[in-house]
Amino acid sequence: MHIREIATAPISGQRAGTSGLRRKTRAFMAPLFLENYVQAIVDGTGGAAGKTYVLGGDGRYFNAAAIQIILRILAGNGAARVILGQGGLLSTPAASHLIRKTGADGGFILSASHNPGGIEADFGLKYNMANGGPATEGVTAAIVAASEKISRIRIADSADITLDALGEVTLGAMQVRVIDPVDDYLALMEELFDLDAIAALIAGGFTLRFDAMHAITGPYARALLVDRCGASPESVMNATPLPDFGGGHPDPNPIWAADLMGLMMGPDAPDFGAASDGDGDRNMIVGRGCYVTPSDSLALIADRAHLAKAYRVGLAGVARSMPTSGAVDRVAAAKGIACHETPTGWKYFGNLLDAGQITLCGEESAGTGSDHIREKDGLWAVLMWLNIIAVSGQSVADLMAAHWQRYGRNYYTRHDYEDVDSAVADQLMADLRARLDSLPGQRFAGLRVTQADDFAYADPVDGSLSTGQGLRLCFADGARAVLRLSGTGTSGATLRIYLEQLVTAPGDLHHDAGDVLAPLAAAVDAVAGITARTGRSAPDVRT
Ligand code: VG1
Ligand code: CO
Repeated sequence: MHIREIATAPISGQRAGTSGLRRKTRAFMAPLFLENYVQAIVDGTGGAAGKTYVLGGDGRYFNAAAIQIILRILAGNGAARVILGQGGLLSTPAASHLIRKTGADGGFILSASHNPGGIEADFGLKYNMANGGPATEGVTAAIVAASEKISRIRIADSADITLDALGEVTLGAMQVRVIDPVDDYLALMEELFDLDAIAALIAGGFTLRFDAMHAITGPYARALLVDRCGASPESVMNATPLPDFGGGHPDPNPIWAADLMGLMMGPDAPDFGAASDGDGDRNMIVGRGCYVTPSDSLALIADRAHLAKAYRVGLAGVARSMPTSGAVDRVAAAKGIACHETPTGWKYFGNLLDAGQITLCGEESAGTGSDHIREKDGLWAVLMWLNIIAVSGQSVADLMAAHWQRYGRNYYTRHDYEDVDSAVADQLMADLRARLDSLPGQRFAGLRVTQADDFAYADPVDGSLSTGQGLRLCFADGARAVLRLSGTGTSGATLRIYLEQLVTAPGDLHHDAGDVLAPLAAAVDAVAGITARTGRSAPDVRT
């Protein structure tokens, strides 16, 4: 087979954000954009010769075509083997597991995760390392450097392969093994959880609804919840992956999973509701009339994980991203285990997991996971909750009430201002950053600042330092606000404001989070001038 060298030049904007490279789909489809980026990944990671890769995506528009291009470039660069999900599909957690299981050198996951899909929407590419986790800052920097001096692409002159047939094909000297995207993941879940106990719970009349949001988790949820655990077929809604996710926004939160939320808050609510995102790594958990914030979900799982088979021995430690609430910290303190606070993004958990320092970790953005893989895992969280419910015999609402009674409640919400003018957002952050030292002692809308800083993280395993990871404002009486700019958007800036208030008084555990956090939101507006600078009177999304 002939291998061609195409002359090329650097294309700007090939720096990955919080989780891979995300751009408008049309930008990804522009001549040589994807080709350049894939070649830069190969060049920035020491070449592809003789290596094995895992490849798959969430099925969004351009998925299949992108897979053919990536295969040709990997063949052109001498890769030995590619393990490809049938139909070009793999959830992010399934890809992470396959990399680890097969001992692959890395993996390419085609997804813009919770961002909408379609020719007018978003596309993305994440490169994961041999540990199954997202590329670290160091690896990302090497890829950026390669993209900035790229001069040629090596590509095999070959026809498209069939993505739908299981089995092996060759592309020149490269072997491509097309596998079922679900099987290995299913086997892993079987090892971690007592699926028979979940099946018995369902057989006993427990009802549930899982919203796959027309994204990648449909086939996984059907196999696990319906075929393995005996839930009724209607239990999995929007189960067929579609290239545009049915026109929806595959982000499992109360705003974008509004249909499921409506059902769960209504008179016909099943016992348990859940949803996942575009690439299957996020989760939303909701009981009958009871939405569980992701921060609370992490804390509850940390408290009760020993009820599930693989976690019976207890936890080595836990970690949460900095903007995630301190609810899990209180569980860790009670259990006498370490709790690490890392920057936003799963890549920062990798070293702690690899070193065996933590067993569980999570983020306020609906990401929860454990040392079973190196990505967050939506269906894992769903099964963990079902396993805890099956063993404890308690409902979601009862579990949360008991949790708050014991540990207190960290009321929590996130306000997102989307598509803000980038210059305005940058200036807002820069001005606040410049004033941080002067804030302690000052009052804003009645609340007194006790501490203010710009979060930096020194990785305890390899010592690497990450700075500028979000502005933290602590107020008297256990209130905290964090401001940071999103690293996953594709137009303008998204300003995220994370609000938290710890309450321990037993009579104050069941208020509305929005009401409890309103004074804090007002204080943040007074400190940072959000309304005045952005011209927005309210956030676009509250989670
Ligand atoms: C967001 C979340 C972050 C998450 C990231 C990737 O990043 O805040 O917690 O790790 O998305 O999730 P940002 O920079 O936009 O705040 V996924 O499921 O979109 O890969
Ligand atoms: Co995702």
